[in-house]
Amino acid sequence: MMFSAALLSLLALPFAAAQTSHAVTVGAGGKLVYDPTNITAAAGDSIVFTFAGTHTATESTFSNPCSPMSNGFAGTSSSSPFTIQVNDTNPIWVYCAVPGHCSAGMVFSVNAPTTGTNTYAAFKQIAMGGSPPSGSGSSTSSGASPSASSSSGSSSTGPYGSSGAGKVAVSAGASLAVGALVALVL
Ligand SMILES: [Cu+2]
Repeated sequence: MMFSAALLSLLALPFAAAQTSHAVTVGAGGKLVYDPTNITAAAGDSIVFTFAGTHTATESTFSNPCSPMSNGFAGTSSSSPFTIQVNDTNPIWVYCAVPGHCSAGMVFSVNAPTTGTNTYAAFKQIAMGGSPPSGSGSSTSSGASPSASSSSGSSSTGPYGSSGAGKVAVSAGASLAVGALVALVL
């Protein structure tokens, strides 16, 4: 009896895991909002973004709310409805990449902690230009943002010690440039 019950629940697991579909309306009512703004989802759930206007659902990171995460998802109005699968219960951070929308607070999260520093409210605050709760100012962190420093082609950092520069490395581009410099020196 107990054995068969356990077996049953085991068999049911893969099916149960995929069952919850969370609907999110992007730009509901013509406003710069996701509705709802933050949801709790289980592993195996799906999230369906339906776009009510020209917006995106672009994955980002907590510390850089308005920059795309490398290898993150990006749904747009033209791909509506756009569905993502939730693979685990780690937070997922999302913003609208239409210029001006993220800084107006158009952000969304899945499984954001409800306490501590990395809440949805804190995420939104950073998106709107506030300071991260425990942030150290100048770090560009996580290599997630491909935006800045793409125009570093003709650098004039040559005369300054390249070993020192290597330790500063703020972006993939800069690291590559330093690497090339080192290669030249060798
Ligand atoms: Cu938008």
